[in-house]
Amino acid sequence: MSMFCYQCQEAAKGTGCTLKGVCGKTDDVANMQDLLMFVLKGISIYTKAARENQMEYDEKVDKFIFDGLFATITNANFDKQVFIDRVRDGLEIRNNLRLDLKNKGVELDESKLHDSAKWQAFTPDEYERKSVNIGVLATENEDIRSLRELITYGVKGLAAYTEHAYNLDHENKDLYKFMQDALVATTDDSLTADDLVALTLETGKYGVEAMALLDKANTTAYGNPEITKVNIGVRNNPGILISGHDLRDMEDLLKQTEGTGVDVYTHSEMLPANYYPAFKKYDHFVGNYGNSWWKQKEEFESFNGPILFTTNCLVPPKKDAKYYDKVYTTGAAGFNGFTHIPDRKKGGQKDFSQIIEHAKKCDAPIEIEKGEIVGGFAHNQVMQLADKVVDAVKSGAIKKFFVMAGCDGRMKSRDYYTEFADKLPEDTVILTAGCAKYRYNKLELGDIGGIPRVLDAGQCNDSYSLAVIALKLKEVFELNDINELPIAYNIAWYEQKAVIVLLALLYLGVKNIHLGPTLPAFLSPHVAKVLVETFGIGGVGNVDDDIKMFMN
Ligand code: FSO
Ligand code: SF4
Repeated sequence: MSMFCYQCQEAAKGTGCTLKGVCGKTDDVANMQDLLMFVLKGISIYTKAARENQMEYDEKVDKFIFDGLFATITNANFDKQVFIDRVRDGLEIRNNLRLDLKNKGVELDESKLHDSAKWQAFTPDEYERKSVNIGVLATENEDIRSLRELITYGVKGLAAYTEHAYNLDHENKDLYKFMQDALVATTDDSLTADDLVALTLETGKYGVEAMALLDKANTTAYGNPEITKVNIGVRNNPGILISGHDLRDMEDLLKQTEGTGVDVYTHSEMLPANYYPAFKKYDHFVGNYGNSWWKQKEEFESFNGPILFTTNCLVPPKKDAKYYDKVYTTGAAGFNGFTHIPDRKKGGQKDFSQIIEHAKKCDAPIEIEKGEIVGGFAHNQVMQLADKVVDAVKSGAIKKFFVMAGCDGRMKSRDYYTEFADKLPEDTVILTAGCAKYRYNKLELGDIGGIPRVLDAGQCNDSYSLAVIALKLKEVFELNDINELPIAYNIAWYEQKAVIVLLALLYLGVKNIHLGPTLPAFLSPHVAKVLVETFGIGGVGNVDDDIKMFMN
């Protein structure tokens, strides 16, 4: 075993990647990511102490922590040097905080300090030696490890959403405090399994707050998503394909490409950018090209133009991939061999001139599909249709809603979701968000009295919209419990943002969520039992039996 990672749904053999990640992460990168997590915990021990002593510290420290967490999410960043640099910078930040505290008379008891608050090293070789001993398996008790990791992955998801909101000048300092306190809690051997279960739920509470903050950030800046027909064909101009979740990057790119003769297309999780009024006004914003993240190897080839990754999910390309020199990363995303576009200065824009010049030299995309798909059913838009929806439920035209939000992935077993959507009775409506939608958003599922049978709210973070819609329906139907609504939850997960979405739903009191295509490898049998008994969490089986079970 040269690494250990089990943070995503594609963990090898359903237990964990031990030699190389199924995602393509090499063991040295995996270990360096573990070391960065360790260093972030060390920093958090001091920020927590600073807060407890009413001491201020540089706000850049908060950003360093959430940005570092985000970079360790599945498929976000494969560049080892990025992690080495962050470990080095992190140690410096931690040591400075420690010195500041000391200068102000606050000295923490060395004998009680976690290793992450004390460990010192100066060279990448020393980092490498340490990195193999401080990972997930350093926690011996299987249940404590499981809960620590469940919280950690939730916090990583939180960090991602927090960063997108931050990029749009929306902050909630309670989120920073929570993320850091939670990281510290994962180093605290005095916490029992019960304490950690409570912290898991609290993580969900902050998940709701982070998604609400991001929703506010996105809608304040770009308006409320509205029903939109998105073109999936192509035009004859060269284009740039933008992927990931960061809408601020989308804005900068659209502004800078205007009038250049270069078109812009979205890929995978950037599709919902098409639903925002502020983006729809650009004539050179053509539509969406291709499908979800794991199809990128083929779709990037045929796109012909350069590709911009604003976040995960990045798949390492083959060395001889035609698009190898056409991929650009920015923000938390990174890959050794791709060009990284640096962050914007406060109040400014990112400089996308290099990718735009690159695009001008490329051929127009090859058409792989034609037609349109419909989306834009975030909470504001659905509320405008509320009367229609409520009438359809009351008249029995809609029997049940199925929340099928979450992620897509490359495993064959995900065909389940296409078949499930296809076989659902015609008096049901799918509520979706995240890249999971690509498993069924191009099926002809029709509509119910003008309400499409697949309502796409947006990105995975827009699962918040689905929760808002459910809470609103609960109010309209005057129910006491969200679980009395005719809504079933059959959610697909892949990475850690889906973990925070799940924890957020649990915090909101949603019960009987089914999670697939497999349950997380990081749930120990005991922890899984607690989730089943307390929240009715279940897995998925075969489509016909599952539909029968859900409909009853
Ligand atoms: Fe998908 Fe990837 Fe949005 Fe994730 S593109 S899998 S949950 O990053 O964040 O839904
Ligand atoms: Fe394996 Fe997933 Fe970890 Fe990648 S992120 S190493 S696929 S468990």
